[in-house]
Amino acid sequence: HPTLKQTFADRARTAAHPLTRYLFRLMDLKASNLCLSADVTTARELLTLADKVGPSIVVLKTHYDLISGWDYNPQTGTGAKLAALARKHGFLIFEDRKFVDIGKTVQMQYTAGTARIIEWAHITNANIDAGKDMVRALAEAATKWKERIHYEVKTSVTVGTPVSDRFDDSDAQEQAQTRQRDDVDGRKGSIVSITTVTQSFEPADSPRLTKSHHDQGDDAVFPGIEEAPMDRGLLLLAQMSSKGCLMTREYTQACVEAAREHKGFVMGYVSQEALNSAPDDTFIHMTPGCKLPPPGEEENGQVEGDGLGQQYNTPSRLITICGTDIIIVGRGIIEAADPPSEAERYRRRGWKAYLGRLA
Ligand code: 5IU
Repeated sequence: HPTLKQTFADRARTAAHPLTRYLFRLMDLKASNLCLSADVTTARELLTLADKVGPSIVVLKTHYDLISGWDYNPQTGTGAKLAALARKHGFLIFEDRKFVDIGKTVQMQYTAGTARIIEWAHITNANIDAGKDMVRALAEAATKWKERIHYEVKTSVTVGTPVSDRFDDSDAQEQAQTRQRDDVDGRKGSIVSITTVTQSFEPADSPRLTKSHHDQGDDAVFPGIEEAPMDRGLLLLAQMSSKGCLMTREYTQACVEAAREHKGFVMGYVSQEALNSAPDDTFIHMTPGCKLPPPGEEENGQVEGDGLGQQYNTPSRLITICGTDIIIVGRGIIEAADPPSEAERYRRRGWKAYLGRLA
């Protein structure tokens, strides 16, 4: 398929979903196709890890429900803090929530409850066993959210709110300025100021930015690219890495069909191989079950599993042979003696495999 031989910079121009285009640009800019699966057990560890590994990654994957001490405050809590780190280092947040239920229920799980995932996670994912209408339900929720954010009041209460205080659409700005409304929490106010986000992305061949921004404040913004668009994206759980996985070919094919029906919301797949097959498929593939052999040992495609069903492939096998785009790595990095330098090792290997695929 054409996307296998296309550069990420090219795909940043052609992908159907705005957030996918943005992600490909981040990948090109940071020379990274690495997602960290931040499966640590406390909010403090999560934030420290995200800050330290942020420069090497383009996506941070979370499971908010295995984190103790998750602070649910929408303005100052863990989600808002992650969003600030995402802006500072230039990565997207992917809550690996694996929604599976009837449409109405997943809408509520996505937008409401304590976690309010939609507020802080750019990306989430769904298993479509329950039928593909739930994809439409999630897409509707995301559209509504985006409309609300466009008109949301900017008052002192909202300082620090993830993404919602930024407007990038001049029509919406005008409407917002002439409009006063209650937001979903019943907060009242009027627009007091609007930050215009300027386009400052450099062409594909700009040198990789290696400068780290640890010394800057919490409201620092990753240079070289504007902030993420206010879109939300979904990945369909098309294939899993675990042994004995029951997802059939038919199920995977149903994911491909559902993705094509919702191009404006579905960014791509969590899968074990490339699934783009129609000429105009522009989806991205993210792949867990990835590990490198210890430094010094030769890489031969697979690494021993974890004894609990997880199976591991190496970055070069997943990217060069299976044709996926982003490697998702958890324990390979987290359990290393020095996670930031191990993340760099994975970033280099993942990038090399991508360059190898193009060659
Ligand atoms: N994860 C998988 N396999 C899958 C899917 C998700 O491992 O098919 I979908 C998640 C589980 C864990 C992370 O959060 O990805 C992998 O972590 P390790 O790299 O530590 O195995």
